[in-house]
Amino acid sequence: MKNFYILITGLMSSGKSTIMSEYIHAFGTDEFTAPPIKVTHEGLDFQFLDAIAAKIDGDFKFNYYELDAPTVQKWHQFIEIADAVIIVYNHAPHKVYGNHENLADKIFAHIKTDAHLFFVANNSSDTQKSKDAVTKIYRLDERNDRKMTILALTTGEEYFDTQYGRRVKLNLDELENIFKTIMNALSK
Ligand SMILES: Nc1nc2c(ncn2[C@@H]2O[C@H](COP(=O)(O)OP(=O)(O)OP(=O)(O)O)[C@@H](O)[C@H]2O)c(=O)[nH]1
Ligand SMILES: [Mg+2]
Repeated sequence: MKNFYILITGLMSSGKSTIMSEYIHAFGTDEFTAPPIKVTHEGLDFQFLDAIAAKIDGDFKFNYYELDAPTVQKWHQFIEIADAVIIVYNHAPHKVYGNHENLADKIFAHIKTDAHLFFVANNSSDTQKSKDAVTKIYRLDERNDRKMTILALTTGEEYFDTQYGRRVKLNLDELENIFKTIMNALSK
């Protein structure tokens, strides 16, 4: 089985964990295979991965691992190993933590030349508007030498589930389409 490693990152509170947990909740997960890298901090092994998921499709396994912007900016091994990087952008954040420029500079400096880059404009009420915002904020017109795809995800409604706690009701067709687009691009 061929393993693909897919980094999902973005500024803090952009919605990475929400996307991952709603995807797992709706579509399940296979057993995750960790990327073959060793990361240590002051001599200690670190468990960085915020959320993980995997999907087997035929002879391929797609391993997703979530890391926030400060972590990938420091431990760029996680960018270097990735066959694809997903950057989640929150179109209507309550508060912005961190800096898109700094994150973009690190990602573009360390991503493999043939890795595919996906942007997910989360929390979006107008798909075209938020895709345009991603293009502008991440200066994609100047970086068009890469394989890039911009996707959008409509704002979900927050609710409380007695079994699972706080959840966000995302549009499952859009969510499925995002992951299918990524897996199709990689397995081509
Ligand atoms: N209402 C609503 N809330 C959302 C949506 N997406 C994310 N949120 C909320 O935004 C907050 C941050 O979302 P997370 O998924 O934890 O963000 P994250 O990118 O994983 O953040 P860190 O792990 O801290 O970097 C949570 O309170 C989510 O419930 C959405 O589409 N609709
Ligand atoms: Mg998270």
